[in-house]
Amino acid sequence: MRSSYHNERMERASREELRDIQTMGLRRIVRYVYRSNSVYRKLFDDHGVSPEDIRGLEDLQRLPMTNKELLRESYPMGLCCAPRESIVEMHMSSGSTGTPVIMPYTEGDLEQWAECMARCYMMSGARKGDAVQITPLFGLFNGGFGMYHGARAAGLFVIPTGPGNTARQIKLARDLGTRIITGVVSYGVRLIEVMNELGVELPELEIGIFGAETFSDTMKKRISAGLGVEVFDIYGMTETGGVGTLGMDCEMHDGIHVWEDHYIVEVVDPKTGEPVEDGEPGELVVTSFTREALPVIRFRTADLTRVVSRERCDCGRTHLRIAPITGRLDDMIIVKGVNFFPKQVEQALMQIPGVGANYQIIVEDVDGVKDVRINVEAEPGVTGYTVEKALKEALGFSPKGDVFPIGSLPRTEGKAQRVIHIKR
Ligand code: DLL
Repeated sequence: MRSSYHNERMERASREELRDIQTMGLRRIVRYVYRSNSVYRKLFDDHGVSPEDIRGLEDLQRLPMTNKELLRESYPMGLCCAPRESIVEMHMSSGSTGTPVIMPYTEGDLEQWAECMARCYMMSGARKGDAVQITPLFGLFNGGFGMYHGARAAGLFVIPTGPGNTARQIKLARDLGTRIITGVVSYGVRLIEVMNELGVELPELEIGIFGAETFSDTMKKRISAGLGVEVFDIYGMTETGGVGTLGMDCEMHDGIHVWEDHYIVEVVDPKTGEPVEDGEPGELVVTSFTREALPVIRFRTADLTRVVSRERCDCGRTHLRIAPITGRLDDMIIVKGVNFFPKQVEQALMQIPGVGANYQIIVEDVDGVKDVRINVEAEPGVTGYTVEKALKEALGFSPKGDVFPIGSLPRTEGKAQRVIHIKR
């Protein structure tokens, strides 16, 4: 699909220019957070580093790392660096445990978000005036609003459905000629299900922008075939300012372009925090240097990825590419001495003919001994044995596989809960 640019000059800036922008941005942001927020100031002081020590990117590693814990402890607005009167919006991630994280936005932050997200739309092949159906939730979750702000900046025709009422959603897409659909991955699956039940197709739909959840290649293929779209993998998180802020894959589908004129990313060894070589897997660490209300400094995302390339991409963009997210560090499952991520289970399941796209990974902990069961929906004829065999090949051990009729596992409107921990 032919894509275009939202900000061609910046998206194709030379590596030298990006480096200069990052250098200036880093120097500025460390001074700014130190001056305007006491939590940041204490963090720097305790770490024995002052903003004046940071002269260039080579000094990045002298800065302390931050994490979700720090953001949680600072609930609700303890890390906010901008005056209260300048805050115009907020979003929040609840996560699975405890206190949520609040991300406040200034007017400037909304523009920054819209810019990043608009680049993603244009990169996917959007054209001005295209109808875009935004199915993530509009609310505290950043998905709906972020895709909205970006679509406005890209000059698209917004159909702000949010999730749910899927039959009406499909009717609207037919009646209004929706060309771009956006959503969390599991909602893409839900749309396909209901389209099949209704026996309808959406011939004008061409682009599917999905993310927010584990997204295996086999799931991408299924969504692409089921909706008849080119699928794009969009990335972002509450802490960096929401969906699209960290980028998306382009038409080459060879990694996610991270918007480096706004973010500095490092990939580090999760155990030591030391940077790993390009190509090596590790935890993504992000510094957001253009945000005003709550810029993050060396934020440990807990997301695992690797640098794919820093070379100019065949699409023309120069911004570095990272691999699709393997999983979150806290999602890694260790059973019987074998480590694996939900994505590996998904990848294996989706290869089995007749297996549906809904599954659950049940991790049972009986007196400290863990065992795993996989619940999966499938057409009649697929047996637990088939599932167990496929998982054995993929994971090196064989969790028990339970097969359910299509449509019988629970559905959610937001992110699907794929992993369920049970303690006995
Ligand atoms: O999920 C932002 C988003 C909304 C992205 C809609 C894409 C589409 P949070 O709720 O803060 O924000 O969750 C962020 O979700 O750290 C990853 O672990 C995961 N995640 C986000 N995008 C992807 C993706 C939104 N493309 C957390 N692939 C992140 C895999 C993803 N995981």
